[in-house]
Amino acid sequence: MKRQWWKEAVVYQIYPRSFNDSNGDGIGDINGIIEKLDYLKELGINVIWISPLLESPLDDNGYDISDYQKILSDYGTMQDYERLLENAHKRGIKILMDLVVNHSSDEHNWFVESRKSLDNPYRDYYIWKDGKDGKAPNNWGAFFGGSTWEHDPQTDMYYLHLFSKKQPDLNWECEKLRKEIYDMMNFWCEKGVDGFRMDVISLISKVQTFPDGEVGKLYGDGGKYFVHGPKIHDYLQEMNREVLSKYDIMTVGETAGVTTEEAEKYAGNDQKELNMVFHFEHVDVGNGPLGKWTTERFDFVKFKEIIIKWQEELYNKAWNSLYLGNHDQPRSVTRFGNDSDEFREVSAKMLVTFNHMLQGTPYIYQGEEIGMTNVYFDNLEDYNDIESLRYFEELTSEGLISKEEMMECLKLRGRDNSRTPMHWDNTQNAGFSSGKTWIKMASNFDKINAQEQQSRENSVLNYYKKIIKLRGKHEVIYDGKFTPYMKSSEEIFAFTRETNEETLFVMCNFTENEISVEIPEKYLEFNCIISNYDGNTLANSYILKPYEAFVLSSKN
Ligand code: TEU
Ligand code: CA
Repeated sequence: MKRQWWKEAVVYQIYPRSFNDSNGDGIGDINGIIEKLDYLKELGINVIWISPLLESPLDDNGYDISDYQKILSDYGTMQDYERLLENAHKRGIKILMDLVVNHSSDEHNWFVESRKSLDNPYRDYYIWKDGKDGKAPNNWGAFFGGSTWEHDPQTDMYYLHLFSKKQPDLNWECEKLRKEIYDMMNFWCEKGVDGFRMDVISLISKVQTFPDGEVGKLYGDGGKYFVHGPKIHDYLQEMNREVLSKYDIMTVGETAGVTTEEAEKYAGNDQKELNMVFHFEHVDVGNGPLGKWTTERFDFVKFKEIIIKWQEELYNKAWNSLYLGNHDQPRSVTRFGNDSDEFREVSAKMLVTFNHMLQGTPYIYQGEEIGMTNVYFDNLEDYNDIESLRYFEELTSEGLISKEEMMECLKLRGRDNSRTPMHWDNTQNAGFSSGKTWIKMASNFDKINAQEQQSRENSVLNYYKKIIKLRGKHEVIYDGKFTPYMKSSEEIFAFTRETNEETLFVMCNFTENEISVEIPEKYLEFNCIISNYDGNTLANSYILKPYEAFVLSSKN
């Protein structure tokens, strides 16, 4: 397999609003990130992906950009950003920028112009359609509730927005628009960014006849007509020729709806498009008739099938990202582990052992490395996220779910669970800010914080440092062939990774029960390179402890 730095990297995702506030206005900022570079260096990561820092009215916390070449003043200035690049590079850390080009903000100058008249030079930058019998052009429902179409009185036409109405979709059919985007990307590459995480890049090409979708609960599902639309791969290959191929950068596509076959086109070994994909299948397990709005726990058996499928089907063909949480997902220890006092730490360690021993590039979401949990807000007023607020309103007013039940769904799946500020220490606002924070803090920072974990040897944080270091010592972690072990177990996720030089045997108990397992004789001679319990003596018939995880290696 061809060696590529981004295949060997460990990525840390920063949600800038909630990472570290340097000036006491209650909002995280670029200087705050610079202050924590040494913390990140010590953790051992070598790439940082930062969620959008650009000018934005913040309808969707920055995923609605109104100027692609200006830093939002909440976060600092272009000089601050340049200092961030310089300081990160000095420490051998690369910076990925979040590229949000399926849509812009409605406050972007392109849209302000576009909506003015039919013959405005920017008209074609967005997707405008006539209504049908005084109603929207088709029945598609938007990701944040409501229709995907908004009527604009100025020209009496509708514009498409797959997300909120303040996030109009850009029209990738328009060559001039594509050229503007490539110019903007080149601008950032010249400035020294080391790559892009591409927001919902799988949605940029739409079937131009805009047919109705199959009706679900309220709206039609247009997915068939805009997920991996007809020209998606033409556009990405063009982008690759015009920008990506000119620099030694890393690219990861957030490819909602991607299948393993489709992943090969996006991120295949031929490298005509992107380096790797982010798929959603494993984080969507357990979704119900109202999508993610359910109180069901995740279904381990399905989760396991999905992970195995991705490991097997991408092997030697395409490259994958490994993640269990991010700014759109609940906290991983709450969703896939166990966030009780008894099992929080041990299950967080099990999850990272599992995730980082798979093939792919692992992503750590801020706070995951100390085992931060869901925030469990009791009041709707504490929520800030547009998705949670819109769906609460829409689903409860349509009588699809009661308010009480919806509050429970938000506690488990709402995006704000992972957006509350990082816990640095146990002082005011967990050391995140000296001012009133933009969103309410989680209350458990006295017991879960980075400072306490730094000095405690068996903390989650120190375990993360250990597991990240293993990557440097065992090449098999990134190129070994994956084979499941105890494939039908409904409690254990075990597998081997193998090259000619080395074999790893990984075992993870996803439950709080003790479970007896058989460890094949040949692995008993291996070295235990990491484990979340001390002083284990492995044996042929072995009882795994709650959430136990270990990795055995054939190498000394
Ligand atoms: O998310 C894309 C996406 O598919 C989300 O709508 C996802 O389905 C949802 O968050 C799950 O609850 C990206 C960004 O990561 C997200 O923060 C943005 O809101 C969205 O695109 C629009 O830019
Ligand atoms: Ca600030």
